[in-house]
Amino acid sequence: MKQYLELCNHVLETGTKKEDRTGTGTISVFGYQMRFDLNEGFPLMTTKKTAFRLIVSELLWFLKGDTNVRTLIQDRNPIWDEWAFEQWISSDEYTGPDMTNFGLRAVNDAEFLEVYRQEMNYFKERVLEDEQFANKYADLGPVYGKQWRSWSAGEETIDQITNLIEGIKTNPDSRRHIVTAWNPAEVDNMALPPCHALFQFYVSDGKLSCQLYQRSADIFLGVPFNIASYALLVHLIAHECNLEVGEFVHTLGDAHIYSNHMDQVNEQLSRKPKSLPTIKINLEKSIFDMEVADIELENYNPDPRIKAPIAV
Ligand code: THF
Repeated sequence: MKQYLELCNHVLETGTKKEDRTGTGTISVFGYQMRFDLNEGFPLMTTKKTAFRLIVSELLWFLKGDTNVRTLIQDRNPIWDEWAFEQWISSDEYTGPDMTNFGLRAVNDAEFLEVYRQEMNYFKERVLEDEQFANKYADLGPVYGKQWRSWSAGEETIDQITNLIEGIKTNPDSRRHIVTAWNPAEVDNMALPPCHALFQFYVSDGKLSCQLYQRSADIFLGVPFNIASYALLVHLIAHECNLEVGEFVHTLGDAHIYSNHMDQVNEQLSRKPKSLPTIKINLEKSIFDMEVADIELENYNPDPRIKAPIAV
């Protein structure tokens, strides 16, 4: 996608060096916006193969209100493993080899990488086998799923997604179609405060659009997932509300390229975008009952995958 490659160029050309929480180092800009017309095709990266199945599985996990990584592990989706593992290794119950700073060390130390992989495998096996263990260590706290479907309000909870759909159906012109995952009362209890913090829907000409405010954007690994995830959300909500799809507008706060993703970004910039795939959704089901197999990707012919380490 042209928009994404322009973002990469913009950050490489105008970004400044900035240290970060993970100790990896980044180059970063503050404030950037991309627009994707969803009628031009589904915005999944064509300049590197991107695992659509993982994006679907994560979005359905959010929509079901789930916050436990066990469900993702059962789905063979590894993208939240590190954050659950972090909770386990920093607990008093963990007595294995020292895993402090495992994200950075796994990149720089081949011997450590082996030990880490083994500990991670033990952890995932135990999460699958032992439900109590999973509830204690694989639950990320009140992250996206909790805030979207059951935001705490005293004795009550607020289901923002159900309210969103109801609002779009009954009052499409409203300027209040908002969902926020950023809950100041609960951010400190989350394994990771939400990166995609707040979004707004908008209806005009029978078309549904969405704008996301993302406070922190990992351009090489995260952003391709985030774009496709929200594009899919627009398709799902449009289906639920009998509307056509419009645009996805992606607004970024701290937009950064990690210092150990530079070669990968340059490799991707040397490639030419191809025509976009399309998606097919099982229209029989409500979005709350959908499973990964209900959402199919068609005509996706990307360039090969480009591997990169994730900053934890
Ligand atoms: N932390 C960081 N540093 N970056 C992020 O993008 C990010 N997220 C979520 C939470 N914390 C984050 C997790 N999302 C991959 C992609 C998205 C993730 C986490 C990991 C990833 O590693 N993708 C690889 C491999 C996928 C595969 O196994 O096939 C890829 O090549 O795309 C942003 O919300």
